[in-house]
Amino acid sequence: MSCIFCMIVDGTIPSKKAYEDDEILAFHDINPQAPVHILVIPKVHIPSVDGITYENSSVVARIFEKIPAIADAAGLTNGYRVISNCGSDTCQSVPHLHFHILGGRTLSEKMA
Ligand code: DGP
Repeated sequence: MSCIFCMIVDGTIPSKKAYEDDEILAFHDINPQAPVHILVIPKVHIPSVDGITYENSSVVARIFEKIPAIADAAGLTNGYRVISNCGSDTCQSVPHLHFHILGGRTLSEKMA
């Protein structure tokens, strides 16, 4: 298996978990860009937002259903930003769908 996030899902690569259920996993980013930087991923391999389909989109809904509780548990009571990079223009570096949760300080007004 060559996908590093699939290896985090199966435990081959350790991670600091923030939330896990049968469909999704949230863990702290190895290179945090804010005081709190958590990645939320589907356990099933979807390469990016471009790979979301009618057949697999229920896991994306589940991710967004759980994000508020994940953010709250991480102490992000003043707000947070959710970002997903998709493709080379966004510098997506891991080709497994993931949503960054960023917060813990006032973030830049700029998003790009
Ligand atoms: P992106 O550039 O949107 O593809 O973000 C990928 C993120 O994944 C990046 O912020 C760093 C993080 N990351 C890469 N490898 C690992 C890892 O092995 N463990 C953890 N916890 N995070 C990782």
